[in-house]
Amino acid sequence: GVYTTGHSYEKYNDWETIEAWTQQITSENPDLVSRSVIGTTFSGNNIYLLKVGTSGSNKPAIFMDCGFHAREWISPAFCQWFVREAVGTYGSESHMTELLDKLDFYVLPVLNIDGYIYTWTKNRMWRKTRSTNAGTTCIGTDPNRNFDARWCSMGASQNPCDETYCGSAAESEKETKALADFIRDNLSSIKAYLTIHSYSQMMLYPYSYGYVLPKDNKELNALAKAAVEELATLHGTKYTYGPGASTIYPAAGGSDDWAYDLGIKYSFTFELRDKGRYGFALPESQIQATCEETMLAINHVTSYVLEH
Ligand code: ING
Ligand code: ZN
Repeated sequence: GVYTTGHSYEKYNDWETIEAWTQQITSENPDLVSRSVIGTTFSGNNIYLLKVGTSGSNKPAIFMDCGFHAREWISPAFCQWFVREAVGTYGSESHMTELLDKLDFYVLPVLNIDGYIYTWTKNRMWRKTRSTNAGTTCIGTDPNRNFDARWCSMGASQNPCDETYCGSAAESEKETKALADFIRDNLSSIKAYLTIHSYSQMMLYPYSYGYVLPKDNKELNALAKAAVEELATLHGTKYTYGPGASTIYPAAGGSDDWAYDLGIKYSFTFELRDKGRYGFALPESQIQATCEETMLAINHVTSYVLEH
């Protein structure tokens, strides 16, 4: 537009600003950050992926995505915060330095770019993608019901007019297909899959597609417990944790269940602040506190993964 403002980590940034930021953070940190395009969205936007870490071969990796659901603005804000924290503390803070020397982070700042743009221009509460559906004027698929994990069996809708529409098939969306293809292509290096949503203040692990517990339930439960305890030390923010189905609600086709069944043991969905007072419209004044406390939980998980 005619009136543009710069990028800020303490504000919500529109897609144009985030896209420019991916370019800038990469060119300013050539030894730590590289940017690739893993696909394009329904509307033709580039899906960027930042690889953060020092160069080295055969490094293990942690994959983290933000912006599955368009209206969950705190999620992309966290991915941006994470990357700044990583490049800003490398070389001065021993924990981050060791992490980036030993592993790579793949950070996907916004997956559902078309939906995110729509929340800035037309409807702040939009959730789904912006793809068209055959036989209806209803738009969009829920990207977190579109993965090949007992796809559309429960907690998802077959009606394209619904908020949890699972799509015409698993990976029907270009966005989910691009993400799934990247993870399949890099499966041998990816040790953890982290996906950032809002709101509810929860740390979830598989399964959401049913009430069956994952074989690593004990370990994932203990890890989640320790991570949310760490998170709470900063501002006292309380998170609940557990398998998705019993902790939030049953929902098939989610990315964490899919990643886990593919063999990525440390697979978590984070639901950031708050618990409903502001909901998706979390004020910008809470971005810093939310991101700082979430960093503690993410750092706990990544240190654990590095040791195991
Ligand atoms: N919550 C998630 C959702 O997609 C979830 C909860 C997690 C479902 C993991 C399935 C698997 O509904 C939000 N807020 O989007
Ligand atoms: Zn979500």
